[in-house]
Amino acid sequence: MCCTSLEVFLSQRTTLFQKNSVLIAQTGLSGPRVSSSLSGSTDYFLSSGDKIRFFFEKGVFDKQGNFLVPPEKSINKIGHALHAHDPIFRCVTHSPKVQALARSLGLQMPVVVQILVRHQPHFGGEVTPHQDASFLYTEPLGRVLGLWIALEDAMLENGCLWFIPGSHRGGVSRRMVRAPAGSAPGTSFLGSEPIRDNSLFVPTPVLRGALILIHGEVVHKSERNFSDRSRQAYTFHLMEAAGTVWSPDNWLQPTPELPFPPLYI
Ligand SMILES: O=C(O)CCC(=O)C(=O)O
Repeated sequence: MCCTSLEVFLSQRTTLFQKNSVLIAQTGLSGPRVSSSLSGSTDYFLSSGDKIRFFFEKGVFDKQGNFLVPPEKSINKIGHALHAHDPIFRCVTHSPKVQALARSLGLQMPVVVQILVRHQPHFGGEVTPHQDASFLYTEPLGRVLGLWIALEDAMLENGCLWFIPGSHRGGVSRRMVRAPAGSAPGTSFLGSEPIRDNSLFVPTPVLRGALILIHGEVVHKSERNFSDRSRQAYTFHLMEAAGTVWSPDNWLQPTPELPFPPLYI
């Protein structure tokens, strides 16, 4: 499913990635349509690590829980264990080309920590500036890598990604930590996301099928989709497990039933 220009990408990867913390290649993937299900609370989110759950845009339900928009346009994201329960996502994630990419980057024991389908329908909400390592924290840092695949063209008008080049070098400004079981709210932040000048962000429009490789600490965001075109993306995160401690405070935890699967299988 991944097209040949990924090889070109592989041959250029290391220097470029170290310089910019973001890389783009073509994969040839394009989008499955999504359908809807239930939504909910912090607990719904916190217990989603080993399930496929649906998270909705704000304002898509009336007070009785009926859809105010067509259900397929109501989704914000689907996660977080599509690799465990959906053969197509498992197959693409563990594909030889993804494995080759990870090997070429020198990853020895990469494991898949989460998979998401991100959906920005025409009224889709923004994803505010963040670093993935705030949510997927490791010691040492620098062990988490995001692979973001555009299932549809992602342009300025429909919510492409924006990055602050070089921002992966400044550490992590905040961490989301899980609260002790039973306490509310279920998560809190240590530290805070600084206000950043908008002019620092560089837009990264890409065509359907592009792969963007995202350093775990690079600051990125996507803006609200004001167009009439949706913007679906398939994204997953790898962690280099060799010599890495996955924070026990992270919201997402491997379980005996669903440990983080090795990429190289
Ligand atoms: O797809 C988006 O709009 C945001 C993606 C993102 O921030 C991420 O995958 O970390």
